[in-house]
Amino acid sequence: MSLQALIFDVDGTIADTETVHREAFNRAFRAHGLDWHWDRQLYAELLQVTGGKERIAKYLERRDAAGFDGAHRAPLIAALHATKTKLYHELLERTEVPARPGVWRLMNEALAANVRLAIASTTSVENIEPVLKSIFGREALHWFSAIATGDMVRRKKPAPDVYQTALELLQLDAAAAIAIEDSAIGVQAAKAAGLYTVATPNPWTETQDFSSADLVLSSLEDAAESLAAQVDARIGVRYSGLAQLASLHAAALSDGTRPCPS
Ligand code: XBP
Ligand code: MG
Repeated sequence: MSLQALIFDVDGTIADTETVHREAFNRAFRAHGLDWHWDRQLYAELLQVTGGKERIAKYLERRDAAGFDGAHRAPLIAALHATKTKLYHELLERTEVPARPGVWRLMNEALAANVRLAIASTTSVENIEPVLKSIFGREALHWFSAIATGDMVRRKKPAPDVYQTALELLQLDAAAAIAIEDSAIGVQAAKAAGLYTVATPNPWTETQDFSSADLVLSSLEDAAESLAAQVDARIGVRYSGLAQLASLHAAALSDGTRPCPS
């Protein structure tokens, strides 16, 4: 099998963690005595900026928040994000956050087939362990051969850096792996790194443009097992699991449709 690794994005791909992130941001604002509130619509817009600190900075720009400019801004953002991360972990401990349909099955198929698992996320490194433990249990921490996060790279998604770092940690060429993403920005990052990319949009991202993805599925649930259509209507592919992904990936390599890193 030419496929040697699956590289998963975290937030929105493995589980709908953005709902929990949003709640943590809003609680952090309240904890700091700020009357800021990110409703769903605003958060969906702010998700176009990856990285929580960068997202707060973008929000400050939009607000043109007088009084939070100059020397005050950076320490405020750092303090708000530190509080948010702490609150996010507390929420994860008491909130049921299930894996998205088919994610656990595909991960287990890969491990059984000696296809390694990796993570390429722009979330903070301190979030990875709590998220994996909350969703899959403690043993999941050992499933992943490589974990690349936003703090490890100079440029966050849509730049390819975090995927390139994951490939370096795996000691693999992009041709040997598949990326799995929930957002257009994440697909851009994976494609720029030269990866065959499967998009699984979610309610936060479903209106985004996924035309550059190699495969677009509503979830990783096996179409044979569910009534929902896990079908990429563009190419008429009905999803059925790892073996199929591996053959689609091999076909893309052989007919040269694999993208070159930009
Ligand atoms: C999603 C992100 C992160 C999270 C918030 O990462 O962009 O910023 O929204 O986490 P991905 P932080 O989809 O690449 O997993 O506040 O720790 O950044
Ligand atoms: Mg994501």
